[in-house]
Order: sequence, then structure tokens, then C-alpha cells
Amino acid sequence: MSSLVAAKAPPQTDDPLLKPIFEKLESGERLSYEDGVTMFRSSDILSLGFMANLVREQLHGDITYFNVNRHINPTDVCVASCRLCAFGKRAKDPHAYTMSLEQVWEIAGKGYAEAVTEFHIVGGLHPELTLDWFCEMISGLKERYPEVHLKAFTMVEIAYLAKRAKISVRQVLEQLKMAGVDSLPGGGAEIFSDRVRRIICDHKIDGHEWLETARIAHNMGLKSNCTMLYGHLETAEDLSDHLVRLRALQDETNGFVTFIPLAFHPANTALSHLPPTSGVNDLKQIAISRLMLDNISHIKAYWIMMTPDVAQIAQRFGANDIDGTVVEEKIYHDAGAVTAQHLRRKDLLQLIRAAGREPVERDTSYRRISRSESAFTVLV
Ligand code: V47
Repeated sequence: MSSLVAAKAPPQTDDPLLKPIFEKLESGERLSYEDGVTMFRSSDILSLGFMANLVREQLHGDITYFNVNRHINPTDVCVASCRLCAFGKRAKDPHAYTMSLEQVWEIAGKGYAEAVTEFHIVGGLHPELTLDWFCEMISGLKERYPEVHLKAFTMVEIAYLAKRAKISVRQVLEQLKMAGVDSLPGGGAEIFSDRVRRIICDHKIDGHEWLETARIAHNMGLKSNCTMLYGHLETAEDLSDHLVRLRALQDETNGFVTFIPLAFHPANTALSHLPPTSGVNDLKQIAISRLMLDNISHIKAYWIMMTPDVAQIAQRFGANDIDGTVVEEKIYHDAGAVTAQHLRRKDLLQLIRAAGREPVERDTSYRRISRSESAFTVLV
């Protein structure tokens, strides 16, 4: 790795343990697992932010990316019962829902206005919906909205579909790709530590399987995002280990586009006794992920999860993306998030500019979208 921070003055760090890390960045040396642990243990948030911002500006200058997207969650029925989750419901729960194919296609078009460039589609592990049903859902979306990128199904959903259909992960991905899936979102990675996974999401695939599913997708030419859930029972060692394992797979496949650190929201979950995340922790996670993930181009501060205000500050702590309009969010709002479910395009522009950054609308592959601001009417 070439030096990303040469010719900048070192930070006046409060934490002497961060000095050798800064020197490594200056000389272009990759940070180690131990460096990650040191940073996660440090409370010198300003020095971490200073270093991450140097890297961020070296990679992306002043640009902050956003997109005009819509989330679609076709069902919240889920066999997994993860303690971390407030979204998934048992099939017999009177509050559970499953959309019909027509409902999915209809909801996708609400507020479409020629502006949405991405549908982000994830849902529960439904015990009855078949791979054929999902393929029909995807091909129906592609037929109706051919210009829209379909970022659909987490590694966890893919592995579950393979298990149910008794076929390989590769075969599932082949069928979904043929139906029109363009890439995969980053959810379900949580934290790879077996110890923590056993407590927070014991019915999900383990970290090794999550990475293996991503490896197969990447090797088939399907790009994906990746995530890490923090703010629950994890240690500094678990966090650093998670980032190092993502980085190692990225060295191999170069298939990850964006990393999104996700703060655990405890309300309405089986872990509701845990305190919610803090702004300081959110910024620290953004900064350390920017520093550790030297081979993943984009770090997203997901405004739904960390609030628009913190996501804005995060643009000076290592993040270069803020997600998009979203339109309707369920996973975090079921877990007590008090953020809006939707930001208009003009709100995103304003928010990014107020952070002193240059907003750039992108598609899912980070190609620039140019359009006049007056082209937008009511919703977006
Ligand atoms: O997989 C679930 C997490 C993820 C809770 O790829 C929870 O661009 C906090 O993956 N508190 C879904 N987190 C969100 C996600 C995502 C979001 C934005 C962009 C992208 C992308 C991906 O949220 C789940 C899980 O890791 N989650 N329940 C909860 N109570």
C-alpha cells in the first residue's frame, strides 16, 4: 500500500499508543490486527478522526456520495429468532406480514418518479417462500423498472435459500443473477466472533459461512457490500478480527464495494437491557474502519442508523458516503430508531454541503449521476 498520509503533520495525540499507528500510515504500512485492537481501546477520538480523515481525503477529496434508493422488505417472517433483531417475526405472529408479488412490484413504483436508481431488497428467512418465488419477484421488478439496480438478498438469505432448495449457494446465485439481481447488500455479517454470534444470532450462518457465501458471489462477478454490527457484547478483539477477516477476503476477490458499520439498536429486542450506542462510538467505528480497511474504497455512514447529524460529522471522520433517500425503513425502526424513514434528495444535498463536503449523486456502482436539481418534484 502506498503512503496515504505523507507530508501531513502528525496529530497532537493524547494517546501515545496511536503514534506508531500514525507512523505506519505515513510510511504506507498496513495496520495489523493488534493496531486495530489498540485503536478500539483508545478513547482519543480526535486523533482517530484526524488520521481517518487524511485517508478519506486522499481517496475521495471532498466528495460525499449519496444515492436515490428505496428499501423494500417483502416479508418480516423469519425462522431465525435472533436476539439482536426486532424486525423478524414468527409466521403465526398476528403482526407478521408477507407481501404478494403484486404488492412488491407496486410498492417499488411508489414515488418512483424516474429518479430511483437502486432497490435495496432484504427480508426475513421465510420458511415457505421458494427460490422460484424470489426469482419471479426479481424478474418482475426488472421488467417493470429496467433501469433500476437490484441490490438484493444478504449472504444469510442466500445460504438459507440454498439449504431449503437443497442446492448449492452457487446455483442459488446463478438463478437469482439470471432473474436480474445486480449485486448483494452487506447485511447479516453482524460480528464474526463465534462467542458473540452464539448469543446474538445463534440461528444464523456463522462468520466462516458468511465469508464463504460472499467469496462465491464475488467469484461469479456479483459485487456486494459488507457490514459489522457493533455496540452489543463485542470486545475490541472481536471488532478488529472482523475487519481483518473482511480485508483478507477483499485482498482475494476485490468484490466488496462499500463497508457499513451498523450500530446495534436494542429497543424491542431480546437484548433491550443493553444501552444504545453513543455518538462517540459511532464516529470511532467509522474512523477505525477507514483506517483498517485499506482495500475497500467506500465507508458509509448510514444516516438512518446513526442519525443525520452524526452521519454528517462522520463525513469528517473517515466516511465518504451517507446512503440515500431510503423511503421506507423497517429493520431499524422496529428496533426503536427515531430517525425519519425518508430524506429527500434536497435534504441530503443540504446535509452534505453543511459538512463542507461536495455532494455527488451516484448509482450503486459509484458512477456519477448528473441531473438538474429542478428535475425533482414531490418525493425525491
Ligand atoms: O443485517 C438487525 C442489522 C442489518 C438490528 O448494503 C440491526 O448498502 C441494529 O445491512 N439494531 C440490515 N442493527 C441493514 C443493512 C444495511 C443497511 C444499509 C445499507 C446496507 C448496504 C446494508 O441491520 C442486519 C443486521 O446486521 N440489524 N437488527 C438492530 N436491532
